[in-house]
Amino acid sequence: MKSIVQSIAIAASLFAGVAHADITVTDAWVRATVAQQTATGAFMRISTTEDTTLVAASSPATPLVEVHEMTMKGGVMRMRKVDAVAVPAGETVELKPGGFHVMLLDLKQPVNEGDTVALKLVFRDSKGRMDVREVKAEVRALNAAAGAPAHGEHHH
Ligand SMILES: [Cu+2]
Repeated sequence: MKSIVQSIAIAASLFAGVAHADITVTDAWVRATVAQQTATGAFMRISTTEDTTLVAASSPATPLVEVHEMTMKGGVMRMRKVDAVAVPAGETVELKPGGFHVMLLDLKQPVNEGDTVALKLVFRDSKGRMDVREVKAEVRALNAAAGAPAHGEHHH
């Protein structure tokens, strides 16, 4: 009898020991939009204690949020939707202008410098476990990162 109880206790403790990855998101910011602009990028640094991937994002600012990658092809900046951004254990992955970013599309209202945009980031680890992080991204001016192109053009 006792062994069953012990087994359950051990199983429970083992289960409790399966900690989720410790995912940290810092320096989240969103680029302010200019007149008529209905899409903009969100950027941040992500680190984790266990391998994981950023698979989705959402925001109350707009129902259409995608994870994008910006690449140079033949001297032209292109953006495409990606299914996941790998975040290896012990490394810091930077979502930044010119690279991976979270794209806020179909914005109905301008995103102004000084505003705060809430973002929900969905992660999935190698075992399929989901984890969500919520961050408040500070809106910075268009020229916050000089040299990056505007987010007007999209190539899906
Ligand atoms: Cu984009």
